[in-house]
Amino acid sequence: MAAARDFVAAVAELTGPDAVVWCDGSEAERDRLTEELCQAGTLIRLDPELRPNSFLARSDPKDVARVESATFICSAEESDAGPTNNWRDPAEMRAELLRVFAGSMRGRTMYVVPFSMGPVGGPASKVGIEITDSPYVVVSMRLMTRMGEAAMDQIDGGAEWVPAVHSVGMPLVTDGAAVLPDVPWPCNETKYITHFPDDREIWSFGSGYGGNALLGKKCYALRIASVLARDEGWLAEHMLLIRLRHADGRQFHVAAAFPSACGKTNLAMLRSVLPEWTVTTLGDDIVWLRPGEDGRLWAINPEAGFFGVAPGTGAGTNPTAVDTLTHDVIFTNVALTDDGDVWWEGLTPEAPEHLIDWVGQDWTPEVGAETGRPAAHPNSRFTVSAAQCPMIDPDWDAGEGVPVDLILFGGRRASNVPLVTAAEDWEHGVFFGATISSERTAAAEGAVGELRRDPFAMLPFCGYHMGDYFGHWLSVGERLGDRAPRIAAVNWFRKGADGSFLWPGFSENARVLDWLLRLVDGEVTGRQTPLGVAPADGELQLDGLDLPAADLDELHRVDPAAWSEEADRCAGYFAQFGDRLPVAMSRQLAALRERMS
Ligand code: OXD
Ligand code: MN
Repeated sequence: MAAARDFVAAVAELTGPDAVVWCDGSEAERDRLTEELCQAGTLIRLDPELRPNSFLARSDPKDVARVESATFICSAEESDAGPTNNWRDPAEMRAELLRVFAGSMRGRTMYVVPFSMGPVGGPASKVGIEITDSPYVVVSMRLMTRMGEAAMDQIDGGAEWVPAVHSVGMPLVTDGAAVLPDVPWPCNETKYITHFPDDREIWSFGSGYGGNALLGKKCYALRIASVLARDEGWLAEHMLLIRLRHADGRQFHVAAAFPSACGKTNLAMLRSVLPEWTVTTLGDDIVWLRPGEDGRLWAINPEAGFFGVAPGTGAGTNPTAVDTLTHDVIFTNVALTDDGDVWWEGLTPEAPEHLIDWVGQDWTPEVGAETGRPAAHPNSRFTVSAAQCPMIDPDWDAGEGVPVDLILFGGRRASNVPLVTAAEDWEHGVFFGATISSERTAAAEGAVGELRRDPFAMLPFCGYHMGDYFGHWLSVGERLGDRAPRIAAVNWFRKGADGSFLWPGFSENARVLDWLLRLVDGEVTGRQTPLGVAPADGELQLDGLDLPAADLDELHRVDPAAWSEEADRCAGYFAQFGDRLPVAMSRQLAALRERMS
């Protein structure tokens, strides 16, 4: 299609690279690029016996997470970005981008990366072209998306596509034509992660890290896709997706939204402690949900890989992830062992005696204890193809996706929020989603631990006004009617008075899913609480779990005074949405207050 080639030519003209390479997505291309990256010092090849075909990258220590402060929604009207997004006037932002991108690829190669979100040609799939001057991004996009010729064929065949332009923002030739040496992780102090929802375009400058740079993920599959979804009647969500098969043959699909780094990958790879349930993985971070012809809500995972947080991933917490990471992985900002393998906090109970840490310095457990410096950065990551996950569902690649039976919303809350509460109906469930709050983690900049509201776990990812987004959820529910999935809220992170977690989490979370799916199937009825429906006595299967009765009570305790305060905070939060807050949300809040009084 001429438009794609014209666009690429225009970006090349603006950014001035030495060469333009159209990526085909082949293994040969991957091998060539990883070799070049090793020579440039960006990648370190891990020991081929211990970790075949795998690499370690160390980022610039100032480029380690998504930068929400530099993330902009550039809709024509400020009010359409809403109070939870940073907005910039599109014309002003375009002028600024023209300034920073001018010559930004000088001395580098510009790669043209056609990609499909969702199986190529699938009914719910969408395509795009990422232009980037980072070969690390190219090899990562090859893992995270269906990248290469087949996606380009879709574009050439007339499919609508999203242009996504990325530059690390460190040209190797100055304005005065002096040639500069490269560095292993080029980036720029100035960063812009910008989205033009009216034109469906993405421009990202200055960072090479994760969601800032792999533009198919947060930028396209959530921020731009949420706008497409609003306009086309579907939902683009920050959710994992799993299938649970019961020994009696019944099967269910569960989509679950949690804020970043709250154990989504662990739940996506749940190994059930209850032997009657077998879980398989469909996705760990993003789903696209569409009402199907049968009136149910169908889900696909638009991604092709996992970009998971490494620390905390170990044989005890997520053995499947550990088994997924045995070969063909790109690790970023984890520690290097003396035998050329990787390590991070939580991979094994004891740290090796000596490591090279994520900034490339010697590290020993003693140094770690003295300085408090972890060996791996808290937001260090693995990038790996979903296909090599031993628990991957045979249908994970199916174009039409799977029908969803249950939607979960969860946050990381030390107090107040019970282990599990099912919503009364869709509207009540939308209220659950709208009121998620969570303690901040390392996936984004900011003070770790501080409580922040994160509606639908979409706070940093919704490409339009959050109040309209709540309204869109309500309208999808109206369309689904009684075929809509059940909605529930969960909290694995409630703590007791002594500060320790009350619920063991991880594979034990299967007990909560078991109860919810039996509720969906009408096998149990639960009991009414002021917050919704909780397990009645004896309904939660707790055999084999050493959980004191007092802890179980505490896990489900609803403190009316504390919830009245939650309601006040929620009212304060909702106020910012003004008249774009759907009436249904005010009605739900009023009903909550009433039940608490
Ligand atoms: C992620 C995130 O990287 O949510 O998935 O930050
Ligand atoms: Mn995420």
